[in-house]
Parts: sequence; structure tokens; C-alpha cells
Amino acid sequence: MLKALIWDVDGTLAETERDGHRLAFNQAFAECGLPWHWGVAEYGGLLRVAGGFERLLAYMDERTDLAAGSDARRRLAGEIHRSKNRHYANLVAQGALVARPGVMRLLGECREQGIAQAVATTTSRSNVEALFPHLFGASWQSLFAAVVCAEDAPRKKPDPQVYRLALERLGCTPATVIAIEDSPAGLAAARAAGVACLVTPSSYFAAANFSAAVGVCRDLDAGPVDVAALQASLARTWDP
Ligand code: XBP
Ligand code: MG
Repeated sequence: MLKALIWDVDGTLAETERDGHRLAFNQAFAECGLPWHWGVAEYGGLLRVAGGFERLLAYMDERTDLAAGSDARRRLAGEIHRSKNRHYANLVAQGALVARPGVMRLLGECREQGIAQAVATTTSRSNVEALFPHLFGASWQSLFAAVVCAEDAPRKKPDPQVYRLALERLGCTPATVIAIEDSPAGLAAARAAGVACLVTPSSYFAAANFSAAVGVCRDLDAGPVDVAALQASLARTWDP
């Protein structure tokens, strides 16, 4: 029996990677006086590393024009990442991001039908605090029983830490919850915590392999995905 829905953020609620974080990183590079630029296609490759700071460090490690020394590199990465998150909040405030189809509807249906909702994301809490009022209004916190971010679960997806913590804070067992994700790393994290996962691939992952998912749909309005569909997916997972 379905008790809770756990939402991923980046790529699932909105196209935050392509239209938010990527642009914000480019603005941060310019602010820091760096001639770097991440194009749409290049950023897709960089997404193999989860977490903005870790992604940036991986990119910097491959550059030959940077002074050696991991301490200096981490300091610079930290400066760029903080700037990136400030620019991300500005982009959100300017209206750069909208909810993907079906997100608002499903969120409302879950609330009406007494299904608890939580967030499990590897993004920084500041990004959630910028995005959620914009998407869900000033009282967004009342929608979620738990909001687990990178600061709470520092081991990034595909590590299951963020899902285990969300389950603990919800007080739920894996058999009573379902997750919605957009990426292979997110799916792997949910599955490693024993959580059934429905996937709505974001633009970067349209061709990825999601065979471990309980279902894959172009977006939440394709189907459409409603509470009854989530219940059916959960039942299929645990009583095939
Ligand atoms: C999201 C991420 C995030 C964002 C940027 O993964 O990897 O790190 O790219 O946010 P998921 P930060 O959707 O699987 O949670 O820069 O704050 O890390
Ligand atoms: Mg995601």
C-alpha cells in the first residue's frame, strides 16, 4: 500500500540541469574571469558525475591549463560553485525554470489523497530553497514531510544514502514508497535503497537505459501518472 512519494529535483521537477545549473556555471566562470563555457551537449557528458562541485572538480582535473595542487584547485572550485548557486537562484527568480508537465497535478493529487511526499536530491539546499517557492509558492514546506539535500546526505547518487535518510525521516519502509527520477544515477540510488522507481527522463537522458525502473514515461502527463498508477506500479514491484 502506497504511503509516500519521493521526488528527485534536478531534471525531474524541471529541466534544471540544461536550463539552470549549466547556464549558472557559465555565468560563474565569467564572474571568476575564466574563459570556460559548457555547451548543451558538453554538459550532458559532464553529468556522469553527480553533484555540481564534484562535476566541476572532475572537469578541472582534466584541464592542463590549471596550476597543479589539489588544495588550490578545491578552493577555486568552491569559489566557482558558490557563485554558480547564486547565479542559479537569480535565474530561477527571473523565471528561467518551469515545472515539467504533470508535476503540479501529481503533487496536488497526492496531497488530496493523503500520500506523504518527500524530496531526495543531491543538489544543495540553497538550490531547493530558491526553486521551490518559485514552483510551489511560499508555503512549499507544508507540502513535504521530508526534504533531504546534499548537506544531509553528502554521498551523492548513485549512492543510496539520500534515499535511506528520506525513508527514515518519512518513517516508511521501502515497500510503501515510490520514487520519481529522471537519470540513471537517480534510479540506481533509489533501487539500491530498495525503493521502486518510476522514471521521467529529462532531456539529457532520453536515450538512457532504465530497465531497473518500474515504469518509464516521457513526462508525468503521458500515461498519465496519477495516484492509482503509482499504486499499481508499487504493487507490480512487490507482488509481481
Ligand atoms: C543533481 C545533481 C546536482 C546539480 C547541481 O542530481 O547532480 O548536483 O547538478 O546542484 P539528482 P549542486 O537530480 O540526481 O539529484 O551544484 O548544488 O550540486
Ligand atoms: Mg535528477
